[in-house]
Amino acid sequence: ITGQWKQLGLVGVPVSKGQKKDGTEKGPASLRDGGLVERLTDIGCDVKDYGDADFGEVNEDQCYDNVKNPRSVAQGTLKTADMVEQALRTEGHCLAIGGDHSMAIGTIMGHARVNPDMAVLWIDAHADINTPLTSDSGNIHGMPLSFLAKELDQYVPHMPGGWEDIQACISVEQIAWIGLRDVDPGERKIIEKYDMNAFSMQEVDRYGIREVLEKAIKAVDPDGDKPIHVSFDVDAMDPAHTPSTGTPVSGGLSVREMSYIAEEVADTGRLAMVDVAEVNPNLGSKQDVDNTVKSAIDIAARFFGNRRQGLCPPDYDIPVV
Ligand code: NNH
Ligand code: MN
Ligand code: MN
Repeated sequence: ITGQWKQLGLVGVPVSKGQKKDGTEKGPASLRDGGLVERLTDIGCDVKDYGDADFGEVNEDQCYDNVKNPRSVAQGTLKTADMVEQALRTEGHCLAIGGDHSMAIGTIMGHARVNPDMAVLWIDAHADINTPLTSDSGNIHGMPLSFLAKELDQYVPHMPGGWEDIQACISVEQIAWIGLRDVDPGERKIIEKYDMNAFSMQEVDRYGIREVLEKAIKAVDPDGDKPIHVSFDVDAMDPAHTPSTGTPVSGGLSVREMSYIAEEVADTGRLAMVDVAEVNPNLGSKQDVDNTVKSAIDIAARFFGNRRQGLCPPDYDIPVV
């Protein structure tokens, strides 16, 4: 068994306050309406939909320094963490659909309660490790890893409104990026200072996706025995495939490269959880939105067992005439 026929919890994370463009709160609905559950069921997953985490309005959510909407994000994050924890404990595997990438503070927090030694593959054009003080935008979706990495605690201010209950739960060594091509100066400094495992599109061009993925997995899971958390920002892929996203960057991963990542990670047998972040159905034409939703669903299905070589259920018999 290579990742298919899995029991899978689905958690929607309708957050958009981690950045400034409305629409990512509709990401979970657009993926469900696009047939996500049917696709997963078709390849043999036993999907239990836990519904959406509640990101209900917080009034009076003043900036903390330059950080936008800190209370809204924190409160939804805590709910997300609880739902993910429950889904993982009950189903063993979880797919979280966002939502902007601030969703991953909650998904990784929840996952860490179950598998504190997880390996994190962060597949993104962006490094998302700005601290509130290195960030130019003040958007929390560019900061999730700075809140999650224990080593960075000294750089992250203690914010009000729920952040008291959000603690760093992984180490910088547990994180590897693939797909980077838009990294801010402070993020680059952090990557270098902590000698982190960052594979940009330059490495993809130099070594090819096969070697990059092998190096990335070896870096975060040297003995091949860790549960894997994939945090997939759809802007990792080229905007040709995922145009409806808030911060597209040209020169991204192809469908083939992304499919390869998903198939190989599924083949490890250790995939525990996947996030799909930054689908924004408000952006672009109807065609753009359809393409983005389709790409996201295709890749999610590949992570959970759909493969380009084809699938056949274990009880399939060739019909005899
Ligand atoms: N690095 C920028 C910031 O911190 C952009 C982040 N945008 C993302 N991240 N989509 O994946 O605001
Ligand atoms: Mn991201
Ligand atoms: Mn991104």
